[in-house]
Amino acid sequence: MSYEQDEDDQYTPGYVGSFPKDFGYGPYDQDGEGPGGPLTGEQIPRILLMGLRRSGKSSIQKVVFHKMSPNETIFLESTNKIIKDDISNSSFVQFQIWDFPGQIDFFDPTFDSDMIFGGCGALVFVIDAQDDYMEALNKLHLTVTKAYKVNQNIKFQVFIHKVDGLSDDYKMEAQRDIHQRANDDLADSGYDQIHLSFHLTSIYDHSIFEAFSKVVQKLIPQLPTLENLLNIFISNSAIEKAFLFDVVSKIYIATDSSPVDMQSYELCCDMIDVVIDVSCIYGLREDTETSAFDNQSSSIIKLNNGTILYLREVNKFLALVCILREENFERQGLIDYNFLCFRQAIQEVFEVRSKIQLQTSLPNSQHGITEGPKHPNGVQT
Ligand SMILES: Nc1nc2c(ncn2[C@@H]2O[C@H](COP(=O)(O)OP(=O)(O)O)[C@@H](O)[C@H]2O)c(=O)[nH]1
Ligand SMILES: [Mg+2]
Repeated sequence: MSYEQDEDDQYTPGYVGSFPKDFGYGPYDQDGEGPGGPLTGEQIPRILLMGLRRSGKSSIQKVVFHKMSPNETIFLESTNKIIKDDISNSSFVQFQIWDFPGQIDFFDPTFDSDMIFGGCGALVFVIDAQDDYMEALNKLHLTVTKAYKVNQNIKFQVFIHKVDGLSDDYKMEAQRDIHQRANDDLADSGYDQIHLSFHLTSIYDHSIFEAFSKVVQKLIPQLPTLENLLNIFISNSAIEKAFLFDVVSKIYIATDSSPVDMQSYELCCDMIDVVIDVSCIYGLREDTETSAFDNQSSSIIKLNNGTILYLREVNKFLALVCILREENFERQGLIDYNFLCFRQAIQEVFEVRSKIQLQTSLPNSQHGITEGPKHPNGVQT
């Protein structure tokens, strides 16, 4: 892949984009062959990316998890085999993404649907909204029903993608129409129990990160606990909104229960970029192997509308970004104290999880973050 070589030329070894290497996700598995590859390959919950060819699957995966700039995706070659990508370096978000070629044929005898859908946590179906979507809807129906027969626990997510070129009116109309037709098709064939979630997405803005955040959140069994902790934290600290971010991918793994507006999310994403970039340029000592994001990382940005953005690191992979009114920041001591309690609680959540993982880590039973099918191949026809 040419872009990977370019990156090596541009940056000193040890960096991926503006991130230190140990900060990035694991290597991109280009072979895409053999079950698993990395040791836990078969057990880590899977997110499948499916859809017609050129709907934007590989672009989404590259932009969200490999820091590719959206413009570069124009040069992506078409995918001709399943590409498995391990996102398991991060302590919280552990999963594999499988990128499928568009022309995949479910009736091909070599297509092992038990294996593919069995261990799958979420299936993301990408529809190109700039194109005629009738064929995509047929494929969606086929895919979803096939997958559901194998594994009823799959969370189905439909990305109505490439909406950057569309007017707001058309976007809404397309979403309504796709939603209606997809659900009608399912109801007509007796599958009304299948639930599809819809997201309007584009790699040219933050919508793709937002949508992927929602996908990943559905795979985190601790989500209600995290939300609860965030609710307690913000209400006791006079904070308006708080996001718990996975720093590398900028997807948020939890937020408090007040509604998310896109602008706040974008602001928080931008803040993470600024903090990491400044820290990489000015914060790294040459002699030691320090990372650009450590337990001292914190930042305050005052906006000219009386709002403050406050970032604190939670652990190596997670950051908390809060939005609050300037006058409420006068009690920073209180906020900091509450934050320490919050961080402590998060650590305890992690400890419980790793204890459970240890207990169950017989050679073949290392589990990822989902409750997913308990059997590696998850055959339940
Ligand atoms: N306008 C627009 N183009 C996109 C978007 N996502 C992907 N593309 C383009 O769609 C084309 C096909 O993308 P690709 O990822 O190879 O599709 P795949 O076959 O589904 O993997 C590329 O030229 C991308 O640049 C998007 O959000 N908006
Ligand atoms: Mg592709």
